[in-house]
Amino acid sequence: MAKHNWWQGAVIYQIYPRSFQDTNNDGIGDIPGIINRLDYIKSLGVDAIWVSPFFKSPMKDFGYDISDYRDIDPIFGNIADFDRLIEQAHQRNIKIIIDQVLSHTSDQHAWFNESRQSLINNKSDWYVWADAKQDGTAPNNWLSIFGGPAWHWEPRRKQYYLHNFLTEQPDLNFHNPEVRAHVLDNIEFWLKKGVDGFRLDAINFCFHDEKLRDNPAKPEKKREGRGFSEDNPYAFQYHYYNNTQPENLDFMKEIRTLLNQYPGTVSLGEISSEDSLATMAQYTADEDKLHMGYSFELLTDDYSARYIRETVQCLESQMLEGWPCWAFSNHDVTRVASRWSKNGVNSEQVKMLTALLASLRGSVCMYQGEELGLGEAEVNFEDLQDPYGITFWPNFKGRDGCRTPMPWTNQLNGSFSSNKPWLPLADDHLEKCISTQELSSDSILNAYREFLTWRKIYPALVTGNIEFIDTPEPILAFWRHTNAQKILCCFNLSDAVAEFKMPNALNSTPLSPLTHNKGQYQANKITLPGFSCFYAMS
Ligand code: TEU
Ligand code: CA
Repeated sequence: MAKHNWWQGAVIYQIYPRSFQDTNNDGIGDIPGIINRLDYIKSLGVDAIWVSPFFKSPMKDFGYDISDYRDIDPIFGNIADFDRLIEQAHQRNIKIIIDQVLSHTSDQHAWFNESRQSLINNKSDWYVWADAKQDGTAPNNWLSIFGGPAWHWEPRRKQYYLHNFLTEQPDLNFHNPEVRAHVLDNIEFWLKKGVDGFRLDAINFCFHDEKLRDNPAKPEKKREGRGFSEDNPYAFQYHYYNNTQPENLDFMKEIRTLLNQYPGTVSLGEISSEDSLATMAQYTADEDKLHMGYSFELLTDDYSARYIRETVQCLESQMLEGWPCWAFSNHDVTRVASRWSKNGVNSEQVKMLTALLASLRGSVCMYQGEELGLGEAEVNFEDLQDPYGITFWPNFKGRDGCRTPMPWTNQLNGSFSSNKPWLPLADDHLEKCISTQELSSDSILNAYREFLTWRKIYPALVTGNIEFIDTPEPILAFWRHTNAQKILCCFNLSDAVAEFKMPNALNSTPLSPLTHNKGQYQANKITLPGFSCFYAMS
């Protein structure tokens, strides 16, 4: 088999640094905390870590508002800490992917500070500025994802600036080649430091429609999806014009050209658009744009076998050279252990989901705490930090419930910090803490390790093609195959026993990735206990 790139079929562990491990006891996780836990990360069997932003930031969007792209925020440490993180991770053969938030900066960034002063200055065209309509209102109907119009008035220029997210996150003007050059320079700064790749935040938001056309209205039946809230009119529009402009694709080529100078580095684009699978296929086509697209499609509430099958097939049929990257959880959505369960977190279901995710064709991102089966934490309004949740409470409670600190032990604050953590730890998270799960052979944590270790032995599961078998609910079944190897993967997505008949006899013994929740095979029939898996080689 041809040698594949390290990132193809890799398991990428996402770290939200604020909530991972605090070392100086200010209640906020930091880079030295990640370094202290590298042996734990290694023990999981993951290939890489993706660290959410740790750059200098006023933290209005907890690091996704950057005021200096080349420095570490003092809350998280300093450049020497980051250098040590790279060195220590690489020593353990763990790759490092960092977040790059390119589409917008913080309003405290020096570029914006200059740009907003006057109509004529060196950076006057670095952001998206526009005059008011005759009646003084915003230039058009574009809306911010986090609520309200996407335009904010700047009295000094007597103009509006564009922000797709918070008012404190002004949008850079990528139509300006100077902006692109400086952004690429910032990326190169980190390449020179030796990072292995980038997760490119909201990468389809870089270019806006220069004609500033109004976004079209969305029919009522289409107003749904992640973070949808009846009182957020963002869901009532298509957003063709404030993101996903055709020029974006050329910019992806500029990024790829830069990465090609640093062999082995990878780009993972976060692309969320109306038709994200088709857009992802475009963004990763022809081997001259992004390497991988991060799919949002399994961050949904729907988890029927049919939905998963159709989603993966749809992407497979469109994506050519590009490589998919799947995830069930991240720092923006309700944790999968709660989102896809009907009656509270079920350990067998969580184990099965880890196996399922890591058996799909593509790379996978697993979010910190997913290996413990953590559910979404309840966060009271008084403790809420996420501005998105504060605006839309209680219809949408924001993203804090998936951002609470890691429970390392069941001691004070889960041994995350000896000081009051920035978000409280949930009691049921302490029950699922790492030190407790380490001790039990059938814990979610140990099943996670067991599965990821087992998976590495089978190249078909890492880089093979995927071919679905037409099975009825609640069973999802597919083959993964390379020229040399063919593996059957079956999952029961329900809590009740289910069975299905294979069209042809399997002439091999079942494989055993997990000590528990296993299916059985007899006379062409596969019987799957609730939330179990079945693997076999053909
Ligand atoms: O998210 C981009 C994005 O597409 C958001 O719409 C996301 O879906 C939203 O947070 C709803 O859950 C990225 C980051 O992942 C997010 O944390 C940032 O807040 C956002 O960019 C702005 O930088
Ligand atoms: Ca700290």
